[in-house]
Amino acid sequence: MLDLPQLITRYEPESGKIIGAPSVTRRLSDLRGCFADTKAFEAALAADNPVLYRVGAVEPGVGAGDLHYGVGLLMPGRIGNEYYMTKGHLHSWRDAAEIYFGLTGEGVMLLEDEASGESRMVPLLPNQAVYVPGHTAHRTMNTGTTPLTYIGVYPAKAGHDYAAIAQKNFRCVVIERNGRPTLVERTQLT
Ligand code: PAN
Ligand code: ZN
Repeated sequence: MLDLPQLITRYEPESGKIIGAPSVTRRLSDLRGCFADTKAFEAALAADNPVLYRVGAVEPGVGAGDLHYGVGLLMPGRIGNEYYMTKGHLHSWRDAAEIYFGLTGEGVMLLEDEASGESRMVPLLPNQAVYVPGHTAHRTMNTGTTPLTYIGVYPAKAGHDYAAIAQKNFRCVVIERNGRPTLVERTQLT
């Protein structure tokens, strides 16, 4: 059915919303367990509980060939020397890949192959797309000083599995070192 509201939406990267679609807002308190520096996390949370990111998503279909998409707004900031980040997840349907399109700001994505643990940090920048293969945990970080905005497109049946990340987190962290985002094994943090 070619219903116009299903065919076209207006997205607002500056608010992290898609008009007429639901959105999720994550505050610092929702990211408990994500940041390596737990002391810095608790100190920051005691002072304030800022919004870290918002994602508006259009999730119309459920068919095998259907697609969903979302717009993300991730604020700049750090906890200790770790950048503000998304929770990160695997897709419940592990085969599901995703494409991220950078809109504004400067960020990176942390990608981790579920089977091998191989990790990679890739830039998420305006006019660039990042292909996230299936079976790959993905987390986004704002490494700049302005809001990072992006669009993600994924299969309708991808689903979000947060449990695996909540349990063991990512193997690597992205920290600011000498003014630059640097990928470090969690076990190597001092
Ligand atoms: C994105 C993410 C978005 C927020 O739309 O959902 O960046 O990150 P978390 O879902 O990890 O909180 C996506 O990857 N969807 O599949
Ligand atoms: Zn995803």
